[in-house]
Amino acid sequence: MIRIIKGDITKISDVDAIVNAANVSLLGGGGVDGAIHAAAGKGLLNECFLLNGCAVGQAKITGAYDLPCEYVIHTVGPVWKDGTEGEADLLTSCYKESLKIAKEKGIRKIAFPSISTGSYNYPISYAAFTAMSAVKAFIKENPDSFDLIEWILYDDMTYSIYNAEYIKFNEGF
Ligand code: AR6
Repeated sequence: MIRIIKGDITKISDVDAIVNAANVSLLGGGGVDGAIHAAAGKGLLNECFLLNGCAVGQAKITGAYDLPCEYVIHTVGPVWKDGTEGEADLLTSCYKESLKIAKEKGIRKIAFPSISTGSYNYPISYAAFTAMSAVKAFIKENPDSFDLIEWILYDDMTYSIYNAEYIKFNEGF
């Protein structure tokens, strides 16, 4: 099942893994990254120190410590410039690599935030379209690999834009 929910990803307890919109250091920051590190506690930062960062468009997995799920998958979204710098391919890669790692770990339920649309300035409607296209392509190539893929969206505007894209995509899922 694919769904869109308005909420705080650090409070989600019905998934095996949540995805973090991190930066290349993987050592925390603001936005959803800051919220995840604050809720997970020091153990998460200690494990992240061992990972040697992460390239844009790639993903790495850790435990979830004090969060109410089992794993955190950290991915680094692209900074939006003008759309001609490979942003869509990199954002697609964030979703694909996160789902690939999740599948390898046997994760069946996963929640994403809106990667890149905060500090990294990616226009929300473009990001929603790219996110859903990437998930749809992964499911097509890997049928039955997940029970639940959801987006947990923090603010009303992001939720309503994702919802509009979701309605357009719905019949295709
Ligand atoms: N739950 C769900 N979504 C959230 C939460 C939350 N608790 N808090 C914020 N968001 P951003 P980016 C939403 O800036 O654009 C960090 O400093 C937020 O409203 O967190 O990928 C990293 O360290 C927005 O819709 O991520 C990087 O340096 C979405 O999450 C940089 O920001 C993404 O906003 C990454 O920037």
